[in-house]
Amino acid sequence: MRFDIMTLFPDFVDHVLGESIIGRAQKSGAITVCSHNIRDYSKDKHRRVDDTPYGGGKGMLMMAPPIYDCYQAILAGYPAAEKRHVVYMSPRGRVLNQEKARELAQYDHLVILCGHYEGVDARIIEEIVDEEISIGDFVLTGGELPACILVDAVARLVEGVLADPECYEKESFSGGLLEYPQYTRPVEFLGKTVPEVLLSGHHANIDKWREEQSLAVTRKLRPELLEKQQE
Ligand code: 4GX
Repeated sequence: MRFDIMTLFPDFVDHVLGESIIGRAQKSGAITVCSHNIRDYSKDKHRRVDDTPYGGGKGMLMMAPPIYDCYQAILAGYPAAEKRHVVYMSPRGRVLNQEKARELAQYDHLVILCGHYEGVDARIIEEIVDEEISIGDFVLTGGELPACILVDAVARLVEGVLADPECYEKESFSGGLLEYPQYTRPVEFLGKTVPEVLLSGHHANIDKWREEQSLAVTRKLRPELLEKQQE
């Protein structure tokens, strides 16, 4: 799967996605992540990419032409038949969840636009964006962190990215419940010992205990997830 990220801060994105599991997945070729500096497509001699909004108002907007030219450069060389989706990271969008991540993982090619300032010229959204996605109901200074979060959530669902594909099935949200508590060595820590059942080697009992714990943890921390499950 391929990810192209249009941004004013390509080094930031490359750095975040160059580490750990996503970095390794790029090296192994399971995914390709390419960031593009929108400023490289400015026709202005000062390389400007923003301007004041028509009609007045606070702040600056990202201009449409450099973003459009950046997008066209990304598309050059890709077949029109490819399963492609263009996302704008924005607090106006639907909030990202595991179901949306699974849906996006079905595309061959995700193109992600990161906005800054007060956002982008509305015509660029009309012209190239398929979907606006938010990572939560709060406002950040730019779309780069949201884009990295989206790539991380989607990429880990792509075949060959996680060492053990069973990992993503059993984790929180995949079954609509939170994960049960887990323990590793030492068996005693600050006077607290690992629950007896986990040391028993009795797998049926362990599975039963974990199911009960998942339910109890979800009821305590995120009761709204249980209501959602019943819908
Ligand atoms: N989930 N930001 C976008 C620019 C902007 C401002 C106003 C549209 C309207 C965000 C989020 C987020 C900061 C990215 C503002 N775009 N992105 N940027 N929450 O806060 O995705």
